[in-house]
Amino acid sequence: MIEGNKFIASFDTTSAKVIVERNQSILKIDQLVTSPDFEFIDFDSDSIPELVFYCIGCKAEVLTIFDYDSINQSFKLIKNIEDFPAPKNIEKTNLYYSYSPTGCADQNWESKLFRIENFKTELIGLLRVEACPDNDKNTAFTIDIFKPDNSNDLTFVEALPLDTINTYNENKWGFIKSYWENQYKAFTNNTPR
Ligand SMILES: [Ca+2]
Repeated sequence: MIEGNKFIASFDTTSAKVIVERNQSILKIDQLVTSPDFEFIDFDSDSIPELVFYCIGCKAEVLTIFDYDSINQSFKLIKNIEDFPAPKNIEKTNLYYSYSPTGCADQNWESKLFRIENFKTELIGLLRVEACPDNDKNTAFTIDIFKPDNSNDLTFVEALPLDTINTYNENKWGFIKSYWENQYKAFTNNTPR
């Protein structure tokens, strides 16, 4: 139930489409993803459920999110959410972080800190690692951290030795979570709601 309306989402196996109903009438939702793994869940803990689709067969990974649209009493796709793979919410904020491998058997990767507001995404920080072993060089790899400036160019914030991740449980996963949870305030001025 949201604002007195009952929403049901179901997967229609005949058409291989997800159908969302409000009080038993079918809603037309633009760009509705057709992954059979989905649920209504309060992904960002604001007490309003989102319609969240998961990667097929990898339930831990969020594929895309539809936010509740109170004007149309429907759900609306968050613009460019696909640019932020596997998003995770930072508790009690409208901030999220992504993870994506960028090559070299997952040794190159990046994680983006971003905000979701009015069905739009906004990049506010970036961790980037390019740690592809190069036998010709004895390179000390780093985690490079950037922040978009007013014209959306990335400006360098700091670099940490890549070894830093070894001090965390779950390695880079623990580091990414901890870095964004502890540092997000340095990337945004108007922080949590
Ligand atoms: Ca919510």
